[in-house]
Amino acid sequence: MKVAHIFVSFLAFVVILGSGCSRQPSSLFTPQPDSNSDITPKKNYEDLIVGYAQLGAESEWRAANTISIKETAENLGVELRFLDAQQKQDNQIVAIRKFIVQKVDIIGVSPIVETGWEEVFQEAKGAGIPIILVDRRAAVPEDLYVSYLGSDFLEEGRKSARIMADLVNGKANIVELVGTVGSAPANDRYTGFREILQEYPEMKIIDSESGDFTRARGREVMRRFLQKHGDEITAVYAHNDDMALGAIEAIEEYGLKPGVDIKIISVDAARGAFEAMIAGKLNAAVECNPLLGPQFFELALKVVNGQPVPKWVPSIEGVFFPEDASEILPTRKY
Ligand code: GYE
Repeated sequence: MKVAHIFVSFLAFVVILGSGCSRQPSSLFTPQPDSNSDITPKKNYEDLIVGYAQLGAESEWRAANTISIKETAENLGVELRFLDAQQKQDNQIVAIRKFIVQKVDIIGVSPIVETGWEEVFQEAKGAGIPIILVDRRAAVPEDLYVSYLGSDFLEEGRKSARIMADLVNGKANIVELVGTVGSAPANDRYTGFREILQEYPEMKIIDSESGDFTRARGREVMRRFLQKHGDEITAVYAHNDDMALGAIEAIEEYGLKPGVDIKIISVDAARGAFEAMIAGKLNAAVECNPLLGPQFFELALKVVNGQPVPKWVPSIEGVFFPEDASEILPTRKY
């Protein structure tokens, strides 16, 4: 596990250096190089007070993510102050301000959308409290957060398009179920998918609408797509499993066979997606790993102790298909 983390961190460094960007965090949050690694760290997990502004409980992914954060804190003995913002950015901002007043050591936040964070992050910086972005990025200058821990959403979009191209032999009328409007995963999964589609002129996105990453909204939007386009639709690209599961229900109601008449790909690869693949109703699941708790607290402790951390710690992710789903499902942790 340790070796894997070190490898991931090293990889992240290589990616950052290779990209040629100057990504040095500045001022207050500049992690102090470890001049002597034998020096005992100033704090242990038991001394850490962490404020965590979770964005909500919209999906199976989020449920697994929250459990991972809470369980890891408990196992490590970290004092965690956790808030579920119920899908509202304002609630996340209020939570961050509360953590600042409480003088926590460090704040973790999964920004519901990319924009609108600068002011409150500036306040945290002014109070000397570092911020780690977990799962979703925020569009802020790099000196306003210490590190981003999460997936490469652009690559997830690209992978989805490549797999879709194989499934439909380069020809399809696709409808897209977009995640929460303005969120990093929705923005990047949208863009990455289109990037690859340029190579396939006969794969067309005939409709695209947000289902807000929930099953209920996925079902509702898919019903509308079917009313509008009927059996012209040959494929669904869902930005997460929950929306795909909602779409599967709508397709069945409409009298078509999900996975057969209409090919479906979703991102996350949570338990529900595996069950749908086993039932032959989902054609592929692109993995997005929610189990970020261990990496988050490891990063948090390093930052609080002034050790250097990468600006981006990417998660390692795969792709799953129905043929292997029954064998793999029992090994899945979410
Ligand atoms: O894919 C979706 C969730 O931010 C990566 O948010 C996360 C996304 C995940 O609601 O299911």
